[in-house]
Formats: sequence, C-alpha cells, structure tokens
Amino acid sequence: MNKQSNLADKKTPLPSSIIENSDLSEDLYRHFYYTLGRDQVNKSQRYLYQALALTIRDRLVAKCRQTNQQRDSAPHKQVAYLSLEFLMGRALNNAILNLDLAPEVTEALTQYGSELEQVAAAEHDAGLGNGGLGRLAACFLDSCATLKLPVVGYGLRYEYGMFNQSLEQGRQVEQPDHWLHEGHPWEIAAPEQSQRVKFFGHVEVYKDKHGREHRNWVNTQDVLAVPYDVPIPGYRNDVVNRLRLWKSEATEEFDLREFNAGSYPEAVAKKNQAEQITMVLYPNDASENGKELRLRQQYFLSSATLQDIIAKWVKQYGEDFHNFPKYHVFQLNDTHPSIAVAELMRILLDDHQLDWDKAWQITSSTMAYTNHTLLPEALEKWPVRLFERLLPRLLEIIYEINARFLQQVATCWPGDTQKQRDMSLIEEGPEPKVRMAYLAIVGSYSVNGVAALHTELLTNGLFSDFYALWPERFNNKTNGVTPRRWLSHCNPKLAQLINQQIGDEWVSDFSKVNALRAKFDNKSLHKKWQKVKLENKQALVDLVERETGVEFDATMLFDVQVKRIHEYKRQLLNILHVIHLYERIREGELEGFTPRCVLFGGKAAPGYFMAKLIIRLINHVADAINNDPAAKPYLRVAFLPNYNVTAMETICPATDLSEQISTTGKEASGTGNMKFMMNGALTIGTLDGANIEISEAVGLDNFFLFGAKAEQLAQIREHYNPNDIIANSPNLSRVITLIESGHFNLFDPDLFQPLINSIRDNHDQWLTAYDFDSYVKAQEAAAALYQDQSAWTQKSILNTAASGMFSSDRTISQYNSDIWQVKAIEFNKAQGERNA
Ligand code: GL9
Repeated sequence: MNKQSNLADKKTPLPSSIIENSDLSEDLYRHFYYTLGRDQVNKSQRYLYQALALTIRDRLVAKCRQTNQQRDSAPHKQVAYLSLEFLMGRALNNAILNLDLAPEVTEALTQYGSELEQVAAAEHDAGLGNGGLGRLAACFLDSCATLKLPVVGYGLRYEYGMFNQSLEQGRQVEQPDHWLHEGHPWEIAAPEQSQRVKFFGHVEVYKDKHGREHRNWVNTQDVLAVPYDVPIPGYRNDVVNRLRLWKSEATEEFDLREFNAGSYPEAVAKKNQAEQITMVLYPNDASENGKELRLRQQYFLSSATLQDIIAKWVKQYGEDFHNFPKYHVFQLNDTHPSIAVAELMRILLDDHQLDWDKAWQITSSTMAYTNHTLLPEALEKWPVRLFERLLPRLLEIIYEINARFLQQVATCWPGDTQKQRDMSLIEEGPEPKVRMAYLAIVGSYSVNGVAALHTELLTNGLFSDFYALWPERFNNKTNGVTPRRWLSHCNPKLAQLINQQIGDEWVSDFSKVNALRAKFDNKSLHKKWQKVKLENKQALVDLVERETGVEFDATMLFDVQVKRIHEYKRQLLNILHVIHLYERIREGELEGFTPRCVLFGGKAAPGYFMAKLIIRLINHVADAINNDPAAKPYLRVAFLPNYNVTAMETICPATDLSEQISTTGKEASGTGNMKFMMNGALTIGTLDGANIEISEAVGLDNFFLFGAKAEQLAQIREHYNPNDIIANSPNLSRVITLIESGHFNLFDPDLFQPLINSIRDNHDQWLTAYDFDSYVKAQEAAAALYQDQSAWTQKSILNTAASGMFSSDRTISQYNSDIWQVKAIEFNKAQGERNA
C-alpha cells in the first residue's frame, strides 16, 4: 500500500496515464507485430482488427480500473443485471465512438493502407441472445455506463451463440455460430475469481453447538465458474463498466479423483459434461424450454453471480449482512435467472447461518424482476422432480418460501383454497411444477413490465392476484434503445445532418432531438434528409443483392419487417399483403400503385414448424414475384438470411416503412419499432406494446394505425368466424385462393395448407383474417403518402423528432429513480488531476 503511494509520489506514471499518453498508431504496431506476432499488414484485415481491438482494449482497461477505484473509494450501492442473454453485436466501432477515437484510429489505419470500415467488418457479432430481450440488455449496459451508474452485467459466455441461418430452396438451415474460434479480444479472464457451483447430491441436517438445526448440501458434483470480463464504455465520460460472463469448467479434484481410480478417459468425459453448461445458447424465442441443461445454465449463472458478490461483501464487511440491501440490487431479466431468489436464501442460510426471517428480509429487498412476455408458452415452469434431482436444497427452500407465502394468501383471502392453488409456487397436477414467475414475484420488491399496455395487462390479467396483494410492487418501465448504436453509429450521415440542425447534445440527452420538430417543414432540410435516406437505401440495396441476388431499387418505397419469426408477430399477414399487391399487378389494378421493395428477415426457432413454414412461404412468394417481369417495375421481395445486430445497423437507416404488426396484446413492447422511428421511418402498426406510446408521441397523423384493439378482443372472439371474414373480403379471398391453388408450390401440393388452416380452422388465433382489410387500407394510405415526397419527409422528420423518449437512457434513469436508487460515479477532482 505504502510502497504504491511512494511510487506515485515519485511521479511514476499511473497505468492510466501511460495509456492515455501513448501513441495509438505505435500501440497498434506493437500489438500487430508483437502481441499477435504478424507481418504483412495489408494482407489480413482479421489480424489488423485484432490488433486494433487490443489497442482500444488497453484504453478501456485503464478507464475501467479508474472507474472501479472511484466506485470503491466510498461505500457505493451497485446493481447486478442478471441475464441469460446479452446480444452485444460488434464492439469495435461502439468503443471508438464512445471513447471519441475515430480521428486517431482512421489516421493509424491509413498508415497500414486500410480503412476502419474494412477492419470493423472482420469482427464477429457477439450473438449471445435471441432477439429483443437480449438486445435490450445490451442497450441497457450502454446506457448505464453513459449515465455513470455502477451497474455490472452478469451473463454466460456461450461457446456457440445464436445459430447462423442460411436458406436452401427457401428453407431455413441452421449452422452453429462458433463466434469464439478466432478469439474474443475484448474479454479478460479472471480465473482467480472463479466460483464453485453445486449440482446433484443431497441435503444433510446437523445441529450447531447451540443446538440449532442447519442444512448442508453434500455429495455434490461441482462445476467451476470462471469469469471473463468485457469492458462497457460510457459515452465520452471516462466511465467503463463491466459485463462479466461465466464459463463453465471442470473442477480439478474431479479429474484427479477419477484419474487416480485409473479411469482417465472417464475423467476427461466428465470434464466435457461440466463444460457443456455454457456450450450453447438456447435458440428459443419466447417459448418455454424444458430441457435440464437449460435449468443448469440458469442456476449456474445465478449461483456464480451471487457467490461472487457475497464473497466480496464478506471480504469487506465480514458476515454482517445487515446493510447488504443498502448496497446491492439484483435485477432479474425475465424469469430465466429467478432461481437467484432461492440461491441467495441458500447462501445466507447455509453458508452464513442467518435465520430464515433475516435471510428473507435481505433477499426480498434486493431482488427486482422484469417480465418480458405475456405468452403463456413462455412462462417457465420446471418439474419438481427435475429440481429434486438437480438442485435438492433449492427445492426445499422453494417449498419453505411457498409455505410461508401461502399463509399470507390465506390471511388475505380466508377460506379461499382455490386462491391458494392459483397462487402457489407449485403447480399441481400429475407432474407438479415450480412456477418460476411466481417465485420471482414473491421474492422481489419490484416487478415491472416493459411498456404501458404490457404492464397494464400484467396487473389486470396474468398477475392480477399478486397485484391485489402487493400493488406497490408493480411498475412500468417502457423499453428504450441506445441512440449511440442505433443512430450515431449506424446512421452517421443522418447523425451529422441532425448535428448541423440542432447541435450534438442529443447523443447523450436524447430528449433534445425534439428540437428537430421545429424544422419539419424546412425545404432545404427536406432535400438533405432525402439525400441521406437515398444513400442509406443504396447501402441496403447492395447488401440485399450481395446476400440474396434480389435487385432492390432505392427509389422505391422500402417496406421492412425484421425480427424473430413468430406467429404472433404476423409475418404471415405481411406476406398476404404482398400477395395482394401481386394480384393487383396481375389484374392490372395499377392506379395509385406505389412501387415498393419488401424486405423480410429473422430467425425461426429450430423446432418451430409454423415459423419455418412462414419462411418458406415468404421465399416462394418472393421467387414468383421476382421472376415475373411484369412485377419488376412495381414490386420486389427479399428474405435476408441471418438477420442479426450488424444487419440491422444497415437496415434501419434505410427503411421507409417499419412493420410492427403483431396481434394486439401479444408483443410486450418491441424495440425494433424504436430503432426504425429514430432513423426516420414511418410505422405501420397495431396498438400493441410500445407502438401505443410511439403513436402517442408522434401523433396518429404520422403513424399508420390498423387492426383490432386490445379491449375489443373478448368481444371479437365471442362470435368470431374467420371463414365469414374471408368470404366477405374480396381481397383476402383472392389472396387465399391463389395460395390454395398451389401457385407458389406447384411441385409440392398442400405445402402451405397448415398456414391457411391456422387462419380458417384454428379460430385464427392471431386474428390475421380479422385485421387483413384494415391492414390493406393502412398500406394504401402509406403508399399514397409516399407519392408526395415532401409530405412523407415531413412525417419522417417528425418521427425522429418524437423519438426522444425511446432512448434507453430514459428507461435506465427510471429504473434508477424508481427501483435501484444508486448514485452516479463521479470522478473526484484529485483523481482527475492525478490522471491529467
Ligand atoms: C421480449 C418481447 O417479446 C418484446 O416485445 C420485448 O421488446 C423484449 C424486451 O423487453 O422482450 N420477450 C422475449 O422473450 N423476447 C422479446 O423480444 N424474445 C426474444 O428476445 C427472442
């Protein structure tokens, strides 16, 4: 300690100033030639990328250390954001933007005859998530660092991320995404901070010297959790937070025991079993996955994270946990890590001998739960039998939590045993199950939904009993997205134009983008706005042509739906409309026809038959249309394979019309809708999720609204007959007749019948028929408006101007003021001077 300060006194440069004063191009040179041991610079963008990433990582590490020091200089409350998914995408350009290094980097690369764009393209997406939920976690990390909040992300370091999608004869084919195979230069392993996570075994009861009973979970098969830290820079504010990703490894003793028993191959096989846990991300969008390995992943993340944090606590404060809730919050990203509730209880009870009430008080005042979906199939329930075998001690704790909770229910609703069954953490039946959402609610001091409608539906519907018991626990936090990645970085031309108009403060205070509103009618701005859009569309034209061979035309209306393929998101409704447009062309109904290019993109869960069939229909329809010369001037259709974060960075700046057409009440929020809006797209959408708030912010004059409303659903369902609707809609009849005629599947009769049946026979669960005519009408309004470029551009500007509240900075500020209440990290003067 003294030695160090002596060194500092003698003006030995601090680690951070070594980096800050060093020359970026020299560092790049050093990493390229020495760290990586390469030569022949020009030949490998890949190694140049790695060297540049290491060069920038040095700077991040310096700031991360400073951030830690500052944060730890006084006791500080901190948040752990627990998520099974962090869909980070690429990191290089984001770091360069946030650290403001673009000029230096560009110059350094010129000396190697290279450009940032080429080098950046060598980076693999970190695809550690499925879609909205995982990308939200990534946007949140950016906002937390930008708002200087002490928030650490905790997740899993999957060896294989979201699968790569390709198309074969219109079918989705999945390939493994071995994103780590060329290394991940941003991460730093911290094996000395590894944790042991227990599985299997059984519970023993023992008495301490005071005669008190305790429990021990013994004879377990342990797995090692090794942390890898990824730096998360704030926007030009010197703060660098952390994302800690756990990798599973075999414990050494395990190997040794088997090895000594003479079974070397078995020992190695066990090692594989341990390493399986973080091998692969489950590729399921909003649907339950009952696989044992998935529960192992969830417990592994929860246990490693809590043990990590508790170990640091004990080191600092010993076993006095009295103040623990003053310094810690655990935000649970959906129910996936909700086993953390029981795990924190276990650690406090068994490892630190707290009594139940004290442990419960601590647990239930540090956990907070975010719900991301109302879809019943996504509500996680784990078989009690599985719990019993895999996590026997956790099941005991859940039973005890439940027994005490049901007492409360009984007090509140005396004699109402049905209520007790309804609210029990254990679902009865031939195969009893643990209801993970209920565990999360009972164990948390805050429960939030992700858009106003969604939270309303949670409190009035899905969780209404819990809301009746604890109304103060429930709150809404409408989602947001980071304007750094989703405007500054992905749309530099528009960002620059906005800067010219209103200055650049919007980047860190996105409410300021509202200043654009005053200029919505400025003709010279219109010209520039249109020019930027056209150039962005050209970039998308190139991407689509490269990836699909389909020629888009940048002068046509770009109509885009990219997101996971799911029936409730209704890509089917969209392609039915495309077929309707095609029929108009075939029948010569061309009056007022606005030429358009329709783009689809998105992955289907590998086991989701209907979603995969929708992909095939889109591709077959696209083929028919793109190969019909009569259609070419009016309509082009493409399905872009392997939609991911990086693709969206080219897509959203180029989109005119954003398709947000889910069945009302089904999309909890949506976040793609916000990215498109920021970039000046107009939305065609239902009153669902955050669309409602989007339409309110921009005004219904600037939004193409259609479809049933959530409050009408029950009434619609009462006498609903989709076949009547089809019969009474000439447009829809014509479309369905064309599909049923086999026009798009000449060699494969009945191929698409399950899709038609889902509308006709299966009560049209997603109201595709019900909403079709109103969708077509809204599409016609969009098409008509597009012909008046000046009117369209006005509305485009108004959309960007009204997107201020959809910044994840706003969302995170609300999480902080309502739920977390942590203080921003402020660098004190002394430290600033020392580092100057
Ligand atoms: C989701 C909801 O479906 C979205 O509407 C919401 O915007 C995001 C983020 O809150 O969460 N819930 C969910 O399970 N997914 C979501 O996108 N699915 C995936 O992430 C694939």
